[in-house]
Parts: sequence; C-alpha cells; structure tokens
Amino acid sequence: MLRRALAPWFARRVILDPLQARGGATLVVCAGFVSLVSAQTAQLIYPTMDLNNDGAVSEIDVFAFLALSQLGNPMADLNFDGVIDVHDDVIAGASYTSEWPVPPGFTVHWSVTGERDPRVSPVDLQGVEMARDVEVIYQPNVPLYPTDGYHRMIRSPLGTYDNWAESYNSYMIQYLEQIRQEVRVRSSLQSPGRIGILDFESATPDWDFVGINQPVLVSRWENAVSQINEPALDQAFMLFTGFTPRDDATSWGTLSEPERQQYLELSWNAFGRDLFTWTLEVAREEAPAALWGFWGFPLAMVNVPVSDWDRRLNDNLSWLIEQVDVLCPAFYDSPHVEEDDGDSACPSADPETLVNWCVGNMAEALRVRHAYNQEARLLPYIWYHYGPNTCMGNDQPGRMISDTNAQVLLTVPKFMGADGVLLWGHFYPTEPAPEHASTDQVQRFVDQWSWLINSLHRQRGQRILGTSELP
Ligand SMILES: [Ca+2]
Ligand SMILES: [Ca+2]
Repeated sequence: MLRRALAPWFARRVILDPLQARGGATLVVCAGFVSLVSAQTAQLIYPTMDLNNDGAVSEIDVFAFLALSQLGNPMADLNFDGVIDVHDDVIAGASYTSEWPVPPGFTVHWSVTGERDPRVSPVDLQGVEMARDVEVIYQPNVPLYPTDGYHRMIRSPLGTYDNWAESYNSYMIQYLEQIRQEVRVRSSLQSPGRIGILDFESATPDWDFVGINQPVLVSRWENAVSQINEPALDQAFMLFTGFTPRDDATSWGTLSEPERQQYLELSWNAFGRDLFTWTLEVAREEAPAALWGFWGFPLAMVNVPVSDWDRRLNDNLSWLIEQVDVLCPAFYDSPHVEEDDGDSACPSADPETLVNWCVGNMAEALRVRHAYNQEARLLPYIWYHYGPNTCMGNDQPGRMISDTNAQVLLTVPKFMGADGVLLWGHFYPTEPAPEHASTDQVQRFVDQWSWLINSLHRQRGQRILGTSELP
C-alpha cells in the first residue's frame, strides 16, 4: 500500500458523498470532479488514467480512480511518484475524456533469452503471464557480421579492394550460411508466432547514424571507397551504390568534398541495405513461421519530444521498417528515477520526465509504424537494470531499475499503443561483470512485479486494473 497524503482525502469525501446521495448521477459527479482538479492545474494528461483499459478515460475510470485511491491501491498513483495525492487527482481530472490507443491485447515477453540459453533456467516465471517465446541472435553468434565496418565485406584476404565484387560475393555466401545455421539451431522458431530478434548493434545500415555513433567506421569506409575509386572511378561500384559523378570527374581525387560525402553515404547505405535485407530473407527462409525484427529499430531517441532532425534517422531506415514483423525500439536509455534520493552518484529524474520520455518515444514508434508498416507488432525492449548510459557502473553492482522506472516502463507502452514489451537484461554470473544482475535479483524483480505484469496481460476492455489482490 502506498502512503496517502491527507489533503486529497477530504477532497474525495466531498466528491463521494454526493455520489452516494444521488445514486447514479455519474456525469454530475464527474463534472464536479473535473472542475475541482482543473482549477489547480496545467494539462497533465496521463494514459495511466484509462484504468479499465478500453482506450478512453470516461466516468467509469473516474469512479475506479476514486475507489482505488481510497484503498491506497498503487494503480491510483497515476504519476508513479510513490504517493497518492492531489497531483494524481489533478492528472485524473485533466485526463478525463482523453483517448488512448490501447491495443486489443498486450503481452510481456521474456527475452533473456532462448531455450538453449542457460540464463533462462534459474528464473522461475510460474504464475507470471510472461511469454518465453523469443529467440535472440546476437552479433557474436554470427562471427562474420561486420561489426568493425562494411569495408570488411569487400576486402580481399590480402587486404586490398581490387576485386571488391568478388570479395563481397564470397563474404556474403559465408556470412549468410552462418545466419542460416544460427536460425536452424533455434528450433523453437519453427513454431508459428515465435519471435526472432536479430541483435546487430554495430555498423547500423544508415550513414547518418553511424557518423554520429561510430565515427571510426566512417574513416574505414572512406579509406576503402577511396582506394576502389583510384586511380579511376569504379563504374561497377558506382552502379551498385547509385552514385552518379559529374561529367568531368575521373577519380576519387577529382571529386569535391560534398561529392565524396554523397558517395560515401550512398555506398554505405547500399551495402547496409543489401546486408540487412539478405539477412532477413535467409532468416525467413529457415524459419518462415516466426516473426522477425531487428533489435533497436526503430530508434528510440534521447530527447523528447522527438525532433524532426531525429525523426529523419528513422525515416532513413524506412526500407528496413517495411520488411520486419516486429518493431522493437530499445527503451534502455530512459531517464531513471530514484525514489529515496539515496544515491547522489546518479542524477535522478522526476517521474514526470520519465513518463514524458516514454510517451515521446512511443509517439515516435507509432509514427514510424503508421508511416511504414502498419501490420508490424510494436514491442519495445525494456530491461530490469540500469545500463551504461543510465548510471550503471562498477561502483553500483547489480543496480536494478527503481520501482518508478519499472511501473512506467511496463505500463506506459501499453496505454500508448504497444502490443507488448520485451524484457531483457544482463545476467551474473553467466556474464561475469560486477554491474550485472544476479539470478536472485532478477527473480525478485519478477516476483515483485508479477501483479502488474499479470494485470497488463489482458484483452482490451476487461476488468479494471488494480482491483485484483495486491501483495
Ligand atoms: Ca477507460
Ligand atoms: Ca502520485
């Protein structure tokens, strides 16, 4: 049970007494409630106020909220700040009549990871409505994946680029065979509806993104492309990449700097597109009944609302979004909220910032799905511990996400229209790093949040969240 602030208790009594006197005068009570709270506030509209899970905040939700808040039920803590008080009343009132794209169903998936992975066995998910139906193929599972750059795909064994086309063909044959074998050994992917995730986090097939995040790959590519186009521009390479030089250009050295940049971008993206498209095609050949996606696509952004500048990165990848069955942006870098302010080493955000981040990135994911692939399932990745960019460090071993982060990351995606979430995390001691979680910690996380996970795992419009028994 949550601590309850005193002031709103009296406010609620004022609301509830007329309710009891008037019996079914629903709308009158709602109007009174809304005017009461709207006098105090700005527009704080939260998806969490859709308590009966039907996509609209109606009087049913208002009554549910009043009842839940009187009980001190955590579902009435609409803004996840650990206390049910007037701020939640304000949000409840402001959210009245708002509408949310709640999906027909919602599933939480254990993605830590497949049946053959020893990490799955120690954690008991019995009684938790979490599907173990995900297989992840990681970069290290496919040693030929060009983690260090696409130059590797077109380089001869001697380290030259003279026969780049021959080198590329040879590379792709061997690389795709590794993909094929990795899919084959994951036999569960033969069952319809299983989820196959290709987790290739290096060498993203977009020049803009790589330029921002992996500049060393940019310089390697420039070295390769310049060699291929000296002493003369390579006609076959230009044809493959779609680059058209100006009439009097004869070699890399005769191209202007903007022309070189255009050539580098076009060529990187052409090889990236070919690589990822073939990867998906071969994976589908081997496991046609599975649902396939690439980890982290579409991209989640650091800043919200997502800017046009950042949106272009996802638009650049529209060709990839169009091909997958599952969209799984990674919500790992969400702001983190410390309930007790106990650790000054970690900058702590307030719950509103965290909710806004989640809402903003869900809005971007929905935009991408609407624009490029309306059939795709939207399953953001969340994790149970903080990552390197959200204050994980050797001085904080096994630092699990806060209660606020857990509630927001599990809840907000659903009410913003996700079809589910994928839960992932590092494990200690299988991956022996001090900051990784132990089996006991992960078990405690699952046990602590099973009531919330089970309440999410429902069909749209079913009973009010949070009225079931709580721990
Ligand atoms: Ca509702
Ligand atoms: Ca609250």
